Amino acid sequence: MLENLILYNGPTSPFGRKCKVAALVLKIEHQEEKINIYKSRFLDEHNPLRQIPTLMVGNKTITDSDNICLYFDSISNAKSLFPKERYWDCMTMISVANGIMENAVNRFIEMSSLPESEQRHVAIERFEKKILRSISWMENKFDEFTKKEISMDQIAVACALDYTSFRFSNEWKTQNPKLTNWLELITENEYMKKTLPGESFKYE
Ligand SMILES: N[C@@H](CCC(=O)N[C@@H](CS)C(=O)NCC(=O)O)C(=O)O
Repeated sequence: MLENLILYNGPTSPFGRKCKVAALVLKIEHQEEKINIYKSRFLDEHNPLRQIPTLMVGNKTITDSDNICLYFDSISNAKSLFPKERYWDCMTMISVANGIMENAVNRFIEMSSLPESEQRHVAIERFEKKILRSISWMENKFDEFTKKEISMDQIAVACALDYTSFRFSNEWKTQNPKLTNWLELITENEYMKKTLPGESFKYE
């Protein structure tokens, strides 16, 4: 018998979006709970880092978006999102997309939770440089990962780019025409439309 899956997610988390998109593409039945992570003490028992996304599989916990996506892939009857013939390139692209998300989340927290005089401008600059350098690296590898069939690296890149535009800026588009056109097409899919960010909770 299939176990009950609960995906603890947030309204704007790019990591959570990645998992939700993977679940939709792989047709994984699950219950999604959008929680305020800053007020969700109940989660500490399952995930001591208290982060979203966190997946409950019956009584078992799976933490980290990459593990959750791999788990969904392992139980799905659909074609794997991790192509065997370019597995490590795919995993590396996912890691770089995760890095964009991390830097964009940290930048947003720094800028939204502190008065301007207390913000660390050097840190913000570093976050921004890493994001922009990673996007241009992806533009250079465009033909290697944008295959016709949807794959996990494409999902991660789409979530990372959309989150960059949402929280930072969409100026990256002027320097990266291939990714810009591709993102426009991929965001037309239901799995992207259904997972657009909602209203965020205040960082506390
Ligand atoms: N490596 C983790 C990162 C998850 C993450 O950073 N989640 C953020 C939301 S976008 C979070 O839960 N932040 C709350 C906190 O860390 O206190 C993953 O891939 O799932």
